[in-house]
Amino acid sequence: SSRLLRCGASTLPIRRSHAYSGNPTGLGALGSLFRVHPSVSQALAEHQPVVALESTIITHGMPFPYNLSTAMEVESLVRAQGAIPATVGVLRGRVHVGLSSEELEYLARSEGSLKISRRDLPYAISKGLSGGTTVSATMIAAHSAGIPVFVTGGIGGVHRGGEHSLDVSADLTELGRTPVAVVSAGVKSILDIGRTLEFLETQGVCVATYGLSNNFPAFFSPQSGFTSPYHVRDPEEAAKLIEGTLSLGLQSGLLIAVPICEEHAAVGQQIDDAIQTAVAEASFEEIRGKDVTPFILRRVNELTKGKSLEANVALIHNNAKVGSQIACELAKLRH
Ligand code: PSU
Ligand code: MN
Repeated sequence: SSRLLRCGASTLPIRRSHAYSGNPTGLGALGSLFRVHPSVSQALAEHQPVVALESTIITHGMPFPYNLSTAMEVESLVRAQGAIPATVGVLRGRVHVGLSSEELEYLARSEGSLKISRRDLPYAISKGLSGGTTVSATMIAAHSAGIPVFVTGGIGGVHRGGEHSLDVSADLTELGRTPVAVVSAGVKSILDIGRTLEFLETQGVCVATYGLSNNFPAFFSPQSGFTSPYHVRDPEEAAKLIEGTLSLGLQSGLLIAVPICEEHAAVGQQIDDAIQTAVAEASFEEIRGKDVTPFILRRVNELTKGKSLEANVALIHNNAKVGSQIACELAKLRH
């Protein structure tokens, strides 16, 4: 079946597999609020591989100018693998799927921009605001545009102490309700990794580690010590797993966890110490809600004097490469 998505003055037919019928995101009435970049709509119309990318990492995850250079590098790495990048962000109340370089730079430089998850989308749109989309909001946009593969650095999860605070990222419930495959380096150890995996199981999210290990990666470190339910050896196996989820019409997403390369695995103890300090500071300063993750990321970057940022950039590059290869294999399967 195909669905019509309004893009500026033109109305674009977006091909969807049967798994995309219906409107699980509930944003159908806001269809005209989506802006799909011509390079993305053309690639989708031609069944070329497309990779969605988030933008909270740009607005709240890294300091300027590293955020901008990383975002541009990631887009070119996606292109080098033969896929089309579609960075998602909200600009003046419109959800953009694919950004021009001017739009990317605008988001990277803007200081007061919003951090937009599913919860924040309606407000941002109704007020005509701009901001970076988190994993949850990016999944919504990717799914609405018909993009099944999305690459990021790390996803949100159950925060440490989440059994009391109930601070559980909306990324996890989104993975339970939106059929998009998220390629990430696992979950940062600023979070409670064990409870995050439990919550993903409850949400029905298929979690697979990329490569030969059955160990779920912990972002800066290739192994968290927690067992990953499954592993996929290569892009083709990953693509088959994604296609299976979409063909079954499950409406839930997948998490493909790509371990950081050993050579870039950040000096473990130093990062761990920084995380302990940052988590304690967040609690002492009574940082709450959506501010917690950006606060901790910024403090860990500061405390490690940029070492964590360096590792962060390296693993995002790797994720972009692997995720694009998966998107290419998925496009082949669908031909
Ligand atoms: N984890 C990171 N870097 C990030 C984020 C998480 O290592 O930039 C961002 C992502 O956009 C993710 C969001 O979707 O933070 C989760 O925020 P919260 O914990 O408030 O749900
Ligand atoms: Mn939270």
